[in-house]
Amino acid sequence: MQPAVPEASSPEGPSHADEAFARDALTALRDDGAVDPAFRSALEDALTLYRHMVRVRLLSARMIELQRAERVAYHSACIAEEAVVVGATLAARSGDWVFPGAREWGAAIVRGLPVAAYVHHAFGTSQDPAKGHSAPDHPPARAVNVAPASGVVGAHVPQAVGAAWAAKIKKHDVATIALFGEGATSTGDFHNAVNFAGVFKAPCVLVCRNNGRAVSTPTSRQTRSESFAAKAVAYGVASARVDGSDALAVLTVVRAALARAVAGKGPTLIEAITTPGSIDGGDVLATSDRDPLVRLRRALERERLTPEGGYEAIAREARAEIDAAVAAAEAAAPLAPSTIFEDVYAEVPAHLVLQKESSPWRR
Ligand SMILES: Cc1ncc(C[n+]2csc(CCOP(=O)(O)OP(=O)(O)O)c2C)c(N)n1
Ligand SMILES: [Mg+2]
Repeated sequence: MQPAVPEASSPEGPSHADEAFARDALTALRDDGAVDPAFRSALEDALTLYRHMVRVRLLSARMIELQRAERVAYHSACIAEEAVVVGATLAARSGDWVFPGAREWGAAIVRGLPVAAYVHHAFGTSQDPAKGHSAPDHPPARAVNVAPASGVVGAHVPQAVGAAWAAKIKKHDVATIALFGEGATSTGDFHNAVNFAGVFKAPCVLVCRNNGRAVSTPTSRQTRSESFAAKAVAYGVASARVDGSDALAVLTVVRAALARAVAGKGPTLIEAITTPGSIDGGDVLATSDRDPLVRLRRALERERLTPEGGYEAIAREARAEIDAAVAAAEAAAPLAPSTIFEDVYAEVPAHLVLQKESSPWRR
């Protein structure tokens, strides 16, 4: 038996700067697939989590291949980091907003952006919902309350806090979730955001996915803090650390933090610790023994929560959805260059009208 969730690391607290932040990461899934009693309520969502994680895994794996084949220009792989993206996103209520960073593009898919729309966007086809206005792999998904994934590290954290604060001022029952890598904590934007969130008790949850590196910069060169969660303390913001390869733990902790935020108790900074994986060699759905899909499936099997049609059906359906989306994007016409002039100005300035009318934009 693991000990019950310790008070200081409970998502209910700490709520004051002088309380200790969580030092140990909260974990629901044990190595043998047993689920910690404090997290059993998340089992209700375990199959949904698994399904979304498989879709995001297989989509990312396909995008890596397409990028290597130079069919798409860019992809931020999130292999073995899906539990954070999917777990945190599923914690949001339908009216809440999610603000992802580049590697958290899967948030839009989880909230309902069709895979086909995402793939058209990645290819930059005539059916790209962004009409080429955002870099590939930074899909817009306004219809499902997801902001375009931010390519500028940290820039979306103050946006998430601002949106939450605005909702509070307007008395709208809306909370926000920001998803970002630990590299974002080295930006001024992050500190401005956490400070404002604390001062104005903005109803938001800030999820820092700590995968140990920001491109080539290891965490040891990023901070001397004991943890990334510790950064909340100076701002009077609650914090928690969670095992980011454990979808049940992520969902539970983000959900509890969101409930706290919605109840007017203020924001929470959550550090979710992950280990990125690779699709090269072996089973794409089981990149290691600690793979978040492997760990969740172990629990599902132990609890006899068998999906309809079996686990293979989940992967088969996701592959079919991705295959169809890629085939459609490969066959679609490219985006007309003239769309670059659309959706930017209410009235297109004269010099751009001139440019638009001159070759090669007249398509
Ligand atoms: C403001 C800004 N600075 C630098 C970059 C270049 N850049 C792209 S990804 C990245 C590292 C991000 O690391 P982290 O936030 O830990 O996310 P991870 O890639 O590990 O998921 C950097 C520095 C950027 N996109 N934006
Ligand atoms: Mg990182």
